[in-house]
Amino acid sequence: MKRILTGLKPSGELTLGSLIGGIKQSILYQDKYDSFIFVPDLHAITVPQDTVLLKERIKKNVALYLACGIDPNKNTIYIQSENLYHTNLSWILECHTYMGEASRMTQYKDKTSKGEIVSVGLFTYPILMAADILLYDTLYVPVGIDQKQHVELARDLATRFNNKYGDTFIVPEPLIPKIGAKIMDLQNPTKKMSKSDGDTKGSILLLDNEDVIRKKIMSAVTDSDNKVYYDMENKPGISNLLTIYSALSNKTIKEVEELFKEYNYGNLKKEVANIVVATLMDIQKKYQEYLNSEIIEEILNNGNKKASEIAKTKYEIVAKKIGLGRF
Ligand code: ATP
Ligand code: LTN
Repeated sequence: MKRILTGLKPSGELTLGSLIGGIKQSILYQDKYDSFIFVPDLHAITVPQDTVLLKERIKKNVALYLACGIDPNKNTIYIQSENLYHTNLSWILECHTYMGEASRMTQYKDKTSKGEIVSVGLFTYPILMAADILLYDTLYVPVGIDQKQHVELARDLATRFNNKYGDTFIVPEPLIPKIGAKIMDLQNPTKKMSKSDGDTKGSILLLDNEDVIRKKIMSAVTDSDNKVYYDMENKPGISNLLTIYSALSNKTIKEVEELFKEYNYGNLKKEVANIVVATLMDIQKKYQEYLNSEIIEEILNNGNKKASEIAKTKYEIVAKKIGLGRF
């Protein structure tokens, strides 16, 4: 069975962007493919993290995956750092990655171009992501558009390795949502909605309460044209709201434009707030139930066992091909 795999960093509170760009797609395909979803906690520490918060967020991520609709009977769910083969394979892949191609990865480029001091881990983390993917013979990787470049690196590394050592890795493909590949910040709709850039005024967090959600959406930055239609270039704020509505209602952008063409911006925002509130209140209710239950431990124990076995087998094949150790 074809395998699909994704992960969401526990580096902050997951946002509506994480739900639409990452989790929703995994849910859509969980009946069709062998589905893996994990917590990439090693990726989170590429930037400094608070120890206590990180630990809490790892569990919160799993509870949120489940609350959003990831079915534990159809998914293998595990924590990256509990499986040492991720970092082992990452090292091997690092030794097959050129400095030039790693230097072209946008996150590293963006941060260093602003003069930020970054860790070596932030520089090499796309290679760790390649290891996350290639260890499990993953064919499809559901991600938002910002991660496409990283899946392309994984493809290049898989192809390079296969050419040098013979067929070893499946060459993975990114699965980018048609609608919502990049949900924008409500205060600055030319920038991605993010959980980790400090100010969350423009980000809807999955655990925001109803009042906060409504306030954030009602104060979303728009334009002065007061006509509702989709035009990402000239009307990024309105287009972003239409995209959010479209992704959550499973209607096309055209249908949503038609639905709201007579609305003023205030009324449109109310409708968007209603659908976001309805979606997130349902998730939050289930989230509390999962968080207070013992089931997460059991799910992670099972997921970890299964993932480790698959990863071990793959790693040993790789190590043998290269001539490492006594494999
Ligand atoms: P940050 O929010 O700190 O920028 P991130 O997006 O880099 O974090 P994750 O939370 O691990 O990191 O991302 C989870 C998944 O959700 C990824 O596939 C990512 O592409 C997707 N995603 C995150 N934010 C958005 C967004 N605003 N729009 C669409 N997809 C998103
Ligand atoms: N790098 C991703 C998170 C991530 C991931 C993965 C996503 C780590 N490993 C493997 C898909 C597949 C991010 O920063 N959002």
